[in-house]
Amino acid sequence: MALTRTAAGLFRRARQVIPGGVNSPVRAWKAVGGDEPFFAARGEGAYLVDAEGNRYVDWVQSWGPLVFGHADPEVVEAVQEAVADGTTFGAPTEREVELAEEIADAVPSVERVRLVSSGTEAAMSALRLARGVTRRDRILKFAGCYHGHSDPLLAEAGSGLATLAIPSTPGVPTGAAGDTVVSAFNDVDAAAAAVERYGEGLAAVVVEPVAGNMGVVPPAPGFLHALRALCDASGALLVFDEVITGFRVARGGAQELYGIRPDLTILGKIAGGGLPLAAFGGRAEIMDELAPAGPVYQAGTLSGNPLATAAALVVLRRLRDPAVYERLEEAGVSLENGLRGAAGDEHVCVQRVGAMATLFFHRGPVRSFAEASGSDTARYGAWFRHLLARGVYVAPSQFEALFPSTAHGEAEIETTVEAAREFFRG
Ligand code: KE4
Repeated sequence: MALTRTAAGLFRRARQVIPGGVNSPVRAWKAVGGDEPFFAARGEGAYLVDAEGNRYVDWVQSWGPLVFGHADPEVVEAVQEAVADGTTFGAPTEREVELAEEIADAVPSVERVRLVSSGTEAAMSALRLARGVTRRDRILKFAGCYHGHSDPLLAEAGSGLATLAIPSTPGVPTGAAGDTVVSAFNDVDAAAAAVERYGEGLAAVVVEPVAGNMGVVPPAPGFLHALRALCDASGALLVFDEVITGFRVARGGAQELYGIRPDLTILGKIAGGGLPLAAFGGRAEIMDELAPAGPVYQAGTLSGNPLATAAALVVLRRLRDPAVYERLEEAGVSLENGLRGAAGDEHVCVQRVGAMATLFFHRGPVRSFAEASGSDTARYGAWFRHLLARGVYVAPSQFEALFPSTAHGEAEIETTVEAAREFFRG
């Protein structure tokens, strides 16, 4: 094979023209000490095939959008049909209305929806809307939760539990992060203290209702209800970032699973059917403050793209079948039990909600980013490389998740568990 077709050759070429050789940092595998990542060539259900022809059981599934696996035939057909009519119009289309109706039907708190092109754009826009509606500036977020890379949300905790944030990356102006307060996930007292201290000016509390970006960390009993109560008391809006959990942990997302109604919901990944489409939605009285209905500006050339709405509609309509979630839960349980059994006496913990799970190299339980940060990330990296060598691709970072799809069956789970068992027996 020509060198330029190997991962090493492709990565070398890529770094000549793309920063770090990738278009999203986690793909470079730096967190697992990989010297170079594979380059994907195609997907087939539960499997990913790289440019060298190696085939892997794929638990990353493009970080969550592919609830029916790669190249689902119905999705492929829907996109092929749509593209024959054109790729983008910059004008309203019926499918955007149908998709908004489908999302409003599925997600309990959503009456109106705005479609955008990425989770980052959805989160950024939802928070601008919250600030516009409340005429307040402050945002409370939680350490370890990720809501895309817009300036106000690339903020990390300063010292102490509930302090004004500092930029987490160069390029974010101090002022942009300065209205963001960061508290500890699952810590009700810290959240209450933050609201007590900053409540007057608090526009929104934004949270991943089940954290997926510090590894899978479920909400502690009562945590989400406490956030709902704190928002009701302070006048801040409760914003659920369901980019991962939406349509994954239940058709109505975590808000259906835990019985909480946020004021705004951010959606992406599955909601976009595996194409560049995300959304945010909420009650009409809030959403109708958005231009052109209201004064809060938000826009997008490719918003509601006709190829993405075609894929999304096929996926979301199939998710009306409860049997899909029974299948996802079965796969999740089987994977969780298999991995836990494979680990034997090693101090690891497997945390799962529905079809999202993480194996932490940590005694557990992992309830916050501080605890997640105590994981043995070097040993996670060794586990990643061991599985990869045996044809199993898990997240190239301890702080991500495994995403079973309906395409993952017992064969894929057994292959994965056997490879894991071999590692832990090592
Ligand atoms: P995007 O802008 O990447 O579409 O979505 C941002 C986002 C927002 N909210 C949550 C809860 C998310 O998980 C994400 C994106 N997730 C990451 C990985 N967990 C995407 C992978 C990547 O950054 O390459």
